[in-house]
Amino acid sequence: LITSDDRKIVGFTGQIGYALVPMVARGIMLGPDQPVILHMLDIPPAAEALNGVKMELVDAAFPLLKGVVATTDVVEACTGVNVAVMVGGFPRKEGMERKDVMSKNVSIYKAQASALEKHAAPNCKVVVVANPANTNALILKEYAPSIPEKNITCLTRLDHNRALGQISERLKLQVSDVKNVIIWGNHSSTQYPDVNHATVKTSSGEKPVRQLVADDTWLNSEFITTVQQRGAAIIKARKFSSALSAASSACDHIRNWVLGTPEGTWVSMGVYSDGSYNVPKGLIYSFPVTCKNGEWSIVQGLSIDEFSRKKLDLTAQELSEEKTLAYSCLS
Ligand code: NAX
Repeated sequence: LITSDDRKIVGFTGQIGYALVPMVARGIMLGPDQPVILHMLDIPPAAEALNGVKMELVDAAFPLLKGVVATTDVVEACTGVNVAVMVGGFPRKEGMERKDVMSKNVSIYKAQASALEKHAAPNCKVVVVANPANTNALILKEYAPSIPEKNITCLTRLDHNRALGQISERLKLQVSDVKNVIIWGNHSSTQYPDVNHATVKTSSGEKPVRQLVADDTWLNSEFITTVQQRGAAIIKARKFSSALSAASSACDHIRNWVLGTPEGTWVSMGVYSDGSYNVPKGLIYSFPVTCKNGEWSIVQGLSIDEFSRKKLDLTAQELSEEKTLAYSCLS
């Protein structure tokens, strides 16, 4: 899939954008042999800061970086991009209702949808990071009907990586030895981090996480809430929301999508539901996926117990409500 052409990435500045651009320019997103051109978009009040980021990118002399476009013009930003990382959004401010935040953000994504549809490269891959990530991605899909629905996704890889991190901390093992956790549903506190199929590499082969942790009470309560609430815990500690882990996870999301997932390993991605696992169609919902030849597929046939079923349905219910709210904001 990777060609000798330079790949173009569109993103925004801001906390995550600032952490993301050096990772992309270092080859962490698309591999160490893939040259990139970065397109960075922000709003006019941020134009000077954006230019400062461009200056820093020049100063860092990244060998893979073949060009930087820093712009406040959405058409210029979207023109010819192969990968779009959508990190721009309107933050929740004091006194704002959930509906107000939703209204601001879905309007942004409606506008970005038409620019991407008209000007991005054919087969552009899109990952929406900005919140509400699943619903912003859904709006983008609805308002960019000519972009194949398989090309529009949202980021739940950070939640997936957080779940891997919690298991490795608990077992005092390398995080790279843990695999196949699943994040189901919304990138919100109703998401369901599921370890029922997760395994750990040990000296005597792969073992189920449930067997090694041997504490179902922890796995069914504290583990789940820790992953669900991790974003809030980071804000409390850092006074800012997650940025380096979000940027790194966005690189993981695109890298696996483009270059594939290792044999026997799946990852979590927010994708357009086809009704798998009885999740309603027409939602952008996080599923376990494998990727090959630049395409993701939902892992099929995993057993879902009663505890999990309730959690899958609860987060689907929240996404249906968000969808209704988003449409009411746009009408
Ligand atoms: P920042 O507020 O630091 O950056 C947002 C950037 O978007 C700013 O530079 C702002 O000027 C720009 N922007 C605002 N409106 C725009 C528009 N119409 N067009 C272009 N740019 C626009 O937020 P940051 O901490 O970087 O977070 C970005 C988004 O990611 C937020 O919505 C945040 O909630 C979301 N997150 C999503 C995560 C995920 O896993 N999916 C995790 C981290 C993060 O919370």
